[in-house]
Amino acid sequence: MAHTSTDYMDLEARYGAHNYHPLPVVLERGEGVMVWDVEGKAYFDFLSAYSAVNQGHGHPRIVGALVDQAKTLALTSRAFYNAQLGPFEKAITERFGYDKVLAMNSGAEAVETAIKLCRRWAYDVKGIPANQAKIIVCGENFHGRTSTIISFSSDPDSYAGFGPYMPGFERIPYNDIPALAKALEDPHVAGFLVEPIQGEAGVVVPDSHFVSKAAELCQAHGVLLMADEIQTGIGRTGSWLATCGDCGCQTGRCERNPNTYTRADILILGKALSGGVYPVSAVLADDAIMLTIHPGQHGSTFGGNPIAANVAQAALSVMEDEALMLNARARGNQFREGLAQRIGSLALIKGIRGKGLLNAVLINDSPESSTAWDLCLALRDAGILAKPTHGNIIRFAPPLVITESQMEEALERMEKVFTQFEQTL
Ligand code: IF1
Repeated sequence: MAHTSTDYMDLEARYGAHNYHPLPVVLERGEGVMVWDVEGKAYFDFLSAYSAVNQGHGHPRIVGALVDQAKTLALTSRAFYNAQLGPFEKAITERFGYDKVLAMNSGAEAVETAIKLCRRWAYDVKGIPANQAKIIVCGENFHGRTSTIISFSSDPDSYAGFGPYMPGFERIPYNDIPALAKALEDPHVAGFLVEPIQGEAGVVVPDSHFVSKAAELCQAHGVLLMADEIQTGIGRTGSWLATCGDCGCQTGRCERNPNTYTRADILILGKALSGGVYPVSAVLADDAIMLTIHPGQHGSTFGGNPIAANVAQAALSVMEDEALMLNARARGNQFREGLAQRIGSLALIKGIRGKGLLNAVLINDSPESSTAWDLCLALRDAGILAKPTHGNIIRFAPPLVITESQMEEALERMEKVFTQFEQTL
């Protein structure tokens, strides 16, 4: 008996934890920018699994790397060497310009790894007294859901009811250089963990010099800049990394334009590092930091496994060969300019913001209202999948393979939905 969408939603309600409130649509198949539900209805995917599917659903080279390696050797653990990890480590460290990489699986694991690296460096290199290392973070941050990471969250949905909390973190307002400068006066500060653009907070783009000024301050105080590019990295904002700034690169090869690139001491990647087919994350740093962790002091069963290594190499090559960050730049401009022309004057719209293909529309209603949710239901019915973040902000982040005509079609549908929605108010 064919199952309907309702059947699948009922199964999840009955047998699954209720730790999410998904938009009511049941997806079964994906290809490129498109996904299909169990009734065969097609949608433009404007979430890309929170920027994990930058290269598009079912990319043949990435899926091929997954299947081929799975058939050959899936997992050895790090108790032994394997033939895929070394080549991956060479490829990714050369691509991003670091001495070494530590491969993990989820983004949160990579953030946890960066925190542990920063603390070890603080004690073994900077000489901060044992257990006194402090890490500066920003208000409205999102870095994952582990007990340590939520300890420094400012979002009650992330931290409430999960105490006691990990000490050693201080929060300052995002995009606030004077606040950072003041926090860095504390000699026990070891690191500054920051998203170059805050995703979950609602695609908050800081002043253009925020990250570079933060890097200068960190450098001056002997503090490690840790860039969480799990969501903003791998082409999403129109360059290889958000910390590339407006690099103006004209090829898929990462040029690290010295006039615009801010080099983090610890670079944290995830999500689209695998094109969304497999959990792969990575922490990159130079030897002075990376070699403070010695054999047996950190690890993970699946971290750096042959499939992850093979898939990540393919995912990075696809980004370069198809120059997807350049398309993200062009389509992102098309999105923001096109949407502003079409709906910017509606009373419903408070703002449109973002960089590359990481964008958001601010809805002119309270975060407690259901307006953004209701709009996402109407967008779903029009064949566009997006989801609100923080109540009244809708994030729009399609795969970076979206074409100009697909974007035009999507914009036309959005215009109809927002215009008709306003007429019903
Ligand atoms: C959920 C948010 C996005 C991230 C950044 C680390 C992680 C994430 C900048 C952790 C993960 C995901 C997690 C997912 C929804 C999604 C999300 F809404 F939660 F905040 F994208 F904005 N750093 N973000 O964005 O990576 O452990 O998940 O692999 O938890 O609901 P992860």
